[in-house]
Amino acid sequence: APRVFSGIQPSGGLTLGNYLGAIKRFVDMQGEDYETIYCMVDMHAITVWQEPEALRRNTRELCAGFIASGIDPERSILFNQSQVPEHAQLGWIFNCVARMGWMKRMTQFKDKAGKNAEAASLGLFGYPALMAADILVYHATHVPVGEDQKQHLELTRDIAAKFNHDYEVDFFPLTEPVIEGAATRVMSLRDGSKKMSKSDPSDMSRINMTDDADAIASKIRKARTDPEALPSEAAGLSDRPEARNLVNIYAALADTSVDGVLSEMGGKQFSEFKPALAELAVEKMAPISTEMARLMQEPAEIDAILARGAERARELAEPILKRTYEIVGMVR
Ligand code: AQP
Repeated sequence: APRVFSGIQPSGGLTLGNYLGAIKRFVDMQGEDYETIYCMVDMHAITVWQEPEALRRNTRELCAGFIASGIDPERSILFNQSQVPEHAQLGWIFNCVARMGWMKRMTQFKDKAGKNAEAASLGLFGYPALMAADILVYHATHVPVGEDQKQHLELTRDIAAKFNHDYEVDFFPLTEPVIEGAATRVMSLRDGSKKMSKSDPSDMSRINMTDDADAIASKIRKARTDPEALPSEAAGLSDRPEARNLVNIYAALADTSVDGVLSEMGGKQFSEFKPALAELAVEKMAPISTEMARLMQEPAEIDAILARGAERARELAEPILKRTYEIVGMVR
């Protein structure tokens, strides 16, 4: 079966963007057609400062979020990155394959480093090489992600291609990003031009996966919109970013297309659409937050799941790293 890998950073606070752009799609890919490997990338998280206690809690909370959303730790391999040292080991080799110039073009580095790039950690700069290792240490071929990760996945292909070329092998596969569905880029509820993000200072800009039913409903009621009624076709949303965002969210939550939503909701005012969206979001998201809270009562159980997942992951990663070392010429 083709192998799927994806990861999320335990850097605190999961949003509806992470859920619709990533986790929900991880759940959908679980099953007969794919072998699925999902990772809490704690080594990526520390590219920006994390309080140690918070990192531990956030890693467990992310694991709880995965499981509460429907990831089955038996059917998928679920683990945290630092427990599988092969990621960092292959990451070093890729640090020596990737070029400085490639890294400098990464828009996420520019966004996250901000004006003072000299003060950013070396890890933040080199992040995409470790991300390539996360994927390629399993020879994964399919990587479900949100739109914002597209550039990093292109770099993963570049690293695989350069490695294969330099060492004259056909060893690392060229991975396919899987960026699909109605909500590959969920936008802020306050500003339709900004990505919904855990680091936005306004809590009203996002739905957190830990929000309860009241919080979810009130954030949707207060979401920014325009005064027009909904159009009857997707084309009518092209210059209405806030309206488009809410329709995309509705479509993704209801597992339908934007046109599917508009065939039902076209012509309705937001005074009618927002309560319908709030009801749907509460129905889908509130049980997840309740289940997350329950799972968080049992941290030892979560740790055992992660340890078991790491063992299974290492069984896959070890032979691939070993072969890489041989190709590179490391004496074993
Ligand atoms: N708004 C979004 N819409 C769709 N997908 C999204 N993802 C994140 N935000 C959205 C997807 O979630 C996965 C995990 O991403 P990450 O762990 O790298 O987290 P992030 O991108 O750092 O998350 P934030 O909330 O955007 O953090 P800050 O505020 O620190 O920048 C990825 O597949 C990503 O595409």
